[in-house]
Amino acid sequence: MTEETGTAKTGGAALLGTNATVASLDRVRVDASDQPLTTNQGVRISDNQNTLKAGLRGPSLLEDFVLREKITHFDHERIPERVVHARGSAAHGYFEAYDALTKHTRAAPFAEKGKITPVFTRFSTVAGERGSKDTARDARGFAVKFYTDEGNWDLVGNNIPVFFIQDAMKFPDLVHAVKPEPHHGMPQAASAHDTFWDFVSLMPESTHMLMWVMSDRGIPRSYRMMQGFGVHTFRLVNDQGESVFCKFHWKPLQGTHSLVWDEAVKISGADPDFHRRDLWEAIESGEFPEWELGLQIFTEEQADGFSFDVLDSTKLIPEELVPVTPVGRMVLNRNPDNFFAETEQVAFCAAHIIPGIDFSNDPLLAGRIHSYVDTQITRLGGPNFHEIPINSPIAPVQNNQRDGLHRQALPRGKVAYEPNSLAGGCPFQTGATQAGTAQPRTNGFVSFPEATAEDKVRGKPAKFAEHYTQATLFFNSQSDVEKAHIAAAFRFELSKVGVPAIRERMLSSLVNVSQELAAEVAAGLGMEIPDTMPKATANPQTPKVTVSPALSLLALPGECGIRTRQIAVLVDNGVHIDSLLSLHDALVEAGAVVHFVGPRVGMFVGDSGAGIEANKSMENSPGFLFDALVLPDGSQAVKALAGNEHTAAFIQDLFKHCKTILALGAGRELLGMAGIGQVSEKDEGVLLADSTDAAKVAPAFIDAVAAHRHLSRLTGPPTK
Ligand code: HDD
Repeated sequence: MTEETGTAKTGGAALLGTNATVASLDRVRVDASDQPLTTNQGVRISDNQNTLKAGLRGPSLLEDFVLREKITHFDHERIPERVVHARGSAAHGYFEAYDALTKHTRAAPFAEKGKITPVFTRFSTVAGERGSKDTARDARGFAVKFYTDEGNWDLVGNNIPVFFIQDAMKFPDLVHAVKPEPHHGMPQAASAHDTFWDFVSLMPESTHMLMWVMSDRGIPRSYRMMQGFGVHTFRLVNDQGESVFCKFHWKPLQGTHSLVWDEAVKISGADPDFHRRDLWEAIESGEFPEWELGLQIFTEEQADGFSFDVLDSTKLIPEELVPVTPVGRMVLNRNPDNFFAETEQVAFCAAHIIPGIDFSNDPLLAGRIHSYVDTQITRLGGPNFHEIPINSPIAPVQNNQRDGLHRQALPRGKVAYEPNSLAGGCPFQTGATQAGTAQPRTNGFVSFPEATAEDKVRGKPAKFAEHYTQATLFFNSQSDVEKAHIAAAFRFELSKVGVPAIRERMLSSLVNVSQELAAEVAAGLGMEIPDTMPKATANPQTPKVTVSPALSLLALPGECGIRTRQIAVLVDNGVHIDSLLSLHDALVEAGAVVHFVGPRVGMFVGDSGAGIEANKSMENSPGFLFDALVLPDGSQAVKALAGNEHTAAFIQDLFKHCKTILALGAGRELLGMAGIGQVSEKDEGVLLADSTDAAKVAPAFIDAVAAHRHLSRLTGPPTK
């Protein structure tokens, strides 16, 4: 790190080892090794086991300040959870600019090629409470805090490029509708209930976002395997004060991958921390997740020509209209030291922008500019939350704001106002420069001087009234399997709705998206297709783009092969060890994480007399937690596994969730036992080999696992 700015100017590779720790955090990272236990006043504690009492069997004494301090602090350990996005996980890392982007923006992270900016990134679900499951069907938050040398910039986005509503006025209604119903507090972390579907079926503007949330985007495989989007149109402003519009896109190097619904439901029971664990373990093992930042840059004139309004957050800009230009990459390379101090206390804010970035007039964004600071005052207990180390910028902070709860700074001198002469006029404002003239970097933030001259009104522009074209664009851009998953998700969610009129209203809205989709969902609910919901616009503008392949998850398979993929290898006494070890080495070499899974954990004796240790058991780690499976050779082991109560379900879940299975030698008997004796020839995800060929089959197995899933296999095991 350079002394003056706290940001490193070296290449990203240099940071992989040292990581881009924020200077303010270094000050507070404490280590208790070799330290005595003390009170908060620094008094050493002699006995941390017993209350002070009048006699061994006597009453406890009020003067026991050691006990009282400990209990009092404990009583106040919890802070309010985030009103939305309460459940999440985060990591440190850095952003590296590919090139100077000064033509379009003076924003510090894009100032020069190779520039490194530290970041802290938090991923989250939206609806669930702090302790809720990770794999709920929901949008995911994707919030990045850039600690730039010109102040903190927060890009607070989601894994979906559009939003449910167009105007912040409706945000509390949306959130009240999706949260647990107020009379009985159910359901937790789920949109499949009356109030959510009541609301959205009455708000046709939510239809496009519903398509995304009901798609496999709503159940990602990993936080590391999601795209991220800034959602709103923002402005970039260069040092001449010239502005273009832009949308922000994060593209994961790991590819975009999702769970299937049955898997998501089962995982939520077996490992509610599935995504948290995945992110943590990948970073701990040195597999640092990486995203490329891309920008859609466009002018006001271009925007005027679109059939939709770029200020409407329920619309995206198809890449066919404005391509995504890669501008840099983000690498997350360090887990937080302390979940509460960092992940819980981090305060993102849509209003945190820096010179070179500005807002558009998106009315949803306007509400966000207010909401985030406001909510932190309750959540973090006052106006000084910017001083909490994870929130404090590396850029120097100087102003005349004073006091308030939990103030940390200790401003010296008697002046806390401006103008002043007693402090030489400091801290001084840096002055603004007029648009069209060069702005030196020392100049402060200048809002883009967009001209406005209209009546004050409550209302929406005409293009905001069209709600279905892009929902249709999304649906028509999906593969057949993705379409089937969308229909199944609507069917599931609406089947949980108790009021038939809500189901019918939602279906009548879906008719406007796609007859095919509406028919499929209606059939699944045992209903007729209802009349079409009337549209607000009789003659919407014809869209230029009607299919956009980039909207399918399959468009981004990733560049990481099987790195970090979790592969289960079943073991028991008598297992053919040599074949498993050679396969193990090939898989580890390819970056996979291999787990030997037994009927119990601990050592087993292989056919050669050598031992093999199971680090997981079928009981503590069911099959659906893994990405692929190896069934071992060794007749004694196969017989024992066949007799275990967990084995059939273990194999069936992997098969049902379209994952790759390799059976070595006698291991194929286990497939038969699980009802998978007959496999379609088209299914490239079930491989059979003799154990002597284990090393030879490894490349084919690796390719099959890298395909993530074999979605042609849409059903469970064929019934016997
Ligand atoms: Fe929001 C949190 C993303 C609309 C009000 N929001 C929050 C977080 C993310 C988003 C990722 C969690 C940040 C973290 O990890 O701490 N929100 C979005 C996106 C939106 C959006 C992508 C639409 C494009 N949000 C939105 C609106 C409002 C809010 C319209 C209010 C008018 N959001 C909040 C909040 C939260 C929040 C209440 C809760 C906790 C927090 O801010 O820090 O202020």
